[in-house]
Amino acid sequence: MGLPETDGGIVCDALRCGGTQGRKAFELNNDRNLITLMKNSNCSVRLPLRISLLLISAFVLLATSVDVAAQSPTISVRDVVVAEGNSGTTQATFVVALSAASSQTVSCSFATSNGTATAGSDYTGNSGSLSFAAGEVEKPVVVLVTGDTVDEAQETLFLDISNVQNATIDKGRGTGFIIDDDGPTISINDISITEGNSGTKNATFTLTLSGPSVEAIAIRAITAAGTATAASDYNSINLVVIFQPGTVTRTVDVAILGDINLEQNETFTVNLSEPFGTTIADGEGVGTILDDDTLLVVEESGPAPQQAAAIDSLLFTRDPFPVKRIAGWFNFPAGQDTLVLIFAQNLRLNQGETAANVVVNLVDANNQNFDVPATDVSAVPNTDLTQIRFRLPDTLAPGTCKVLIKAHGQSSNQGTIRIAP
Ligand SMILES: [Ca+2]
Ligand SMILES: [Ca+2]
Ligand SMILES: [Ca+2]
Ligand SMILES: [Ca+2]
Repeated sequence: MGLPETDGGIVCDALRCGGTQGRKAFELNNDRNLITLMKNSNCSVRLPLRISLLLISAFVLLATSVDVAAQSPTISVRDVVVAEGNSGTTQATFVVALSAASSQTVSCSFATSNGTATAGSDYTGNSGSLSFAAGEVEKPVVVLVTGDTVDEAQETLFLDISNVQNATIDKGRGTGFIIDDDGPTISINDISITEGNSGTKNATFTLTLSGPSVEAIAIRAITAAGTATAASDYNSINLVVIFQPGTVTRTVDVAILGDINLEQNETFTVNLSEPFGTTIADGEGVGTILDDDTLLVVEESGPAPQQAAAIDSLLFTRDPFPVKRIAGWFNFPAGQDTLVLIFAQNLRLNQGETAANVVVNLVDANNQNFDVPATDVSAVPNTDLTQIRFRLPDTLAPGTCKVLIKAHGQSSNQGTIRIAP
């Protein structure tokens, strides 16, 4: 059984001593012929010294059960939390508990009393007596809470015990918390905001209660990405909004990041969760970021109206551009016609986009219409310009050719370039 010996005695383990780790369990007596079995101050057993350690261990187990029986347990009433409900009754179950099983019958009386809740309207008063049979450690006491749909503050009632027999009172009062579930409903609105070109501006959402509340209300507001992306189009929020009693509106701000990039209008949401003292009627606020950037073909003065700033990207010559490259310089096969650069404002490729997502639309002097995917779209360093490279179609007619850019679901203004005969 392995009982260790220390300090002239034998120290029992927690189990065998009924929970007192390290307490001395045995002691050699002065006459060396007896040992004393130490259980507690009013329980000791003297034994002849010459009994085996195994027998001592058996006595430990026996004495432990004797000891538990001799101990007086403590008795406590646990607190309970219950949601009120809207009709009928809800059970609030208090538990009256002993600290340990007893071999004696433990009994007590119990009775409810009002805290801020009122017997007869908020709950049904209850009283009576409890009897713990030997070995029993818990007894429930059910109090019926009356449901209603009236907005109220949280309320309390008590369960007290008295006339306790064969136990000592550790916690003689339990508190029942009736959580009101009838607060006003809450909604968040949808808003639109123009993006801006730099820095941030606030998109302000309004949270509205259906009516004033008698108690403080709390709710969590968290942004979620839609077509708009956190950190590039807006800054995320995750916060708790508090309504003091009587307050019916609160606002939350989401910072919108300005840019000069042409985009579709984009959306994100502010979602409500974890309501306290309220229920959610409309928990999704949609924020629409209205793009305010216009895709522009850069124009310059030239011999043709609205002449686009354009150069031959290989030869750096201005228009008019030959469709076929100059014979004798290069011997290009078909489909390798002149590459032209035009310039645009407010255009950056989005993540995942390639140059081919940008299309150059050409309408030539014969009204032939071409959509030509760009072969390169890149920012011009140290400017807000973007250069767009594309190849002239084989059959492009000589004369004035209208050019515009299609990107991000939008079209630019129309410029012109001239095509050489
Ligand atoms: Ca209710
Ligand atoms: Ca209520
Ligand atoms: Ca902008
Ligand atoms: Ca933009």
